[in-house]
Amino acid sequence: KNEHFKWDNYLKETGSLAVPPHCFRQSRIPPSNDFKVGMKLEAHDPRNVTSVCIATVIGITGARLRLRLDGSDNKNDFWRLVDSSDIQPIGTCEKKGGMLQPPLGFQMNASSWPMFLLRTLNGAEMAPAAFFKKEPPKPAPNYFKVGMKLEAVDKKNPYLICPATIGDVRGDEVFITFDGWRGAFDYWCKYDSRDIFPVGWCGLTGDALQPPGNNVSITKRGAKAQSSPSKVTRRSMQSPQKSVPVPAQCGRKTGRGNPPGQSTV
Ligand code: MLY
Repeated sequence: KNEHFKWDNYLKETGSLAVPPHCFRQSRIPPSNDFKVGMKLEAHDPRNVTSVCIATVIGITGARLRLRLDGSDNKNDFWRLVDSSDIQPIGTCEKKGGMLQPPLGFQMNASSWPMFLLRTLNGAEMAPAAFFKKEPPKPAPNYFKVGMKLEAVDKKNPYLICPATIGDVRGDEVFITFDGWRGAFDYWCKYDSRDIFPVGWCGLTGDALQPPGNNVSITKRGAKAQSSPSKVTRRSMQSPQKSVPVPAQCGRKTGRGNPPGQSTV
């Protein structure tokens, strides 16, 4: 799907640099993903991080797992790297003297949790401890620089990893902007976030890197514009430092799609 997007060409076209790999809290070589769909593990509830719950692997994508908390609905799936400290083998919580908790939004009566837990673990395929990899150390300090490129999870569509640019840096936070999308998906995160990756990450994990958006902006559609050919710039090809005009025909649709704040998932 992604055969047209090449980081090498894109960095040249945009006159930009990739964030150096040592800036990220990611292992230099992505960890191998040995998990299988259906395996169970313990995970911190993303909506209630102090509680540890049972989760099932619903999907595998690159070095990440698509997880669903047992007893929860199918609307709150989340994605974690196999070397995330948010996941651990079944039994870890008990070993540490903790108690497994029902997920936020447990679909049954709270009183049925102990029996539900027994049933969900009975005969379950538990992910072996060796599949869980150690979380890489946090690099210090924040080395990110404005204008540098990276690959980042789209938090509104967390199964997607997309080309992005550092839009701002403040203390231990960085502003992630998505190339070719008009700001609606941008977010601030810590520089050691597990949701941001060096250029080339998806290529190594086998994950599908999304191509940059095609938010072609068309200048004024006024009375005059009818007769003169409309000027088109491909915003995804602009870097903060230098803007490179690119021929219009590479746009897959004309402008007006996805204005800020409006997304059609
Ligand atoms: N269906 C959604 C997908 C948007 C994805 C944006 N990411 C890649 C930054 C939409 O078109 O709004």
